Amino acid sequence: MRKLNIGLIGAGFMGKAHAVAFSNMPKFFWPAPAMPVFKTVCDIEKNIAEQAKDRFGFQQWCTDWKDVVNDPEIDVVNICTPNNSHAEIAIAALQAGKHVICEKPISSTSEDALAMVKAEEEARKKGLVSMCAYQYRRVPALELAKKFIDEGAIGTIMNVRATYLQSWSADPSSPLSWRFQKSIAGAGTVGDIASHVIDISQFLAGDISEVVSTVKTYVQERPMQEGGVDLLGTVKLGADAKKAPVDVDDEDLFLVKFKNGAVGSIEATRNAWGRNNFITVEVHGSEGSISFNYERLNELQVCFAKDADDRRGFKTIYTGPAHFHGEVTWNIPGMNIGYGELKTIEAYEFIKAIVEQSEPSTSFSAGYQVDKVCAAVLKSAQTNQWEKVGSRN
Ligand code: SOE
Repeated sequence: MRKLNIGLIGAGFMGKAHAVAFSNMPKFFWPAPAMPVFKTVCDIEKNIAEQAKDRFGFQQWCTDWKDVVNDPEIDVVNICTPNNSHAEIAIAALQAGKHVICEKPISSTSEDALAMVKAEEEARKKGLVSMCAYQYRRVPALELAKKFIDEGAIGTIMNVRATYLQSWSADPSSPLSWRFQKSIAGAGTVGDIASHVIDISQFLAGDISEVVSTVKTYVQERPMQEGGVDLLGTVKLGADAKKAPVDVDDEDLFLVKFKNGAVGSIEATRNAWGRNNFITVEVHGSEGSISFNYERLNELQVCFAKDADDRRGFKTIYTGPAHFHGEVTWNIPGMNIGYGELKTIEAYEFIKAIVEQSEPSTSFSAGYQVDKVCAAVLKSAQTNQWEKVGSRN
């Protein structure tokens, strides 16, 4: 079986998610398209890199990402670092002949995102694969939703309503990690989480062409975090901690128009007490509706207009072996998959694309399309009017 040497850059929360996913991939998908070999783990914090080597089972560790990218033995570079480093690492890795998987959002600036797309186009000519890690569209229930839509089962799409609501930054004493700094993150909630539901909405209903938005920053300053990984609100800093301004959005609401004529609304916040990873998508079509809630990610609700008046309503389909990759996860609907299996499906799709020489659905180019919607959302919040989203090419 072919082997692919992996270099993981960034060993915090997302590094852990990718390490678990790549290690579990062959355990679910067997025979695996190729075997990942855990070659090098890199983190700028020495103790994190050193621990990650043993914890995740890598052969070696380092603190400089260039050591990963320039290592001739590495086949795949896996980028789990803050957003402002994505472009530099990804472009260098592609130019060094590596396949690249990069966490979302694609980058902290649209200029960098475009440079990544250009590097992707060049690299593709050499048989290299690059992918943006938008995993939620790969939830089997959402793949089923897409199947219903593509088959015409709910008719012409009229409306898509999506939310991504979290609470981890609602407490003003949650530290000012990199996610609240424009120079590192590029944007706040819009790039961090609205981007996921923009990706899902475009996956289901096609490209978004125009947006009008309102964007707020409710918590204007936070206590400063000194280094370390982003603990996503699980640590609070005392009142005596030095504070610094938040210069990104923490709540976004926007209306969208799709190229195909459908309309919709998207809401995202990280300050909604009681909402933790609340991703919802509802699609209304001329012949029916679909409804999904990530808190019940193994279920899809569907309602068909053609059903008799006295029995029309949402029915629940439990995803399992009959659905997207269900044959390799667990045997009975209701046994359920979670975040870990989702990242494992993503790892599989990436490795399969390398072996089959195909383009992953969430290529850098698809990630750039999401970035263009985010950019239009932020622009509209300034201009107070509808803003067009740049086209795909
Ligand atoms: C924080 O909001 C975060 O970790 C995001 O960065 C991820 O993309 C999301 O899946 C979970 O929440």
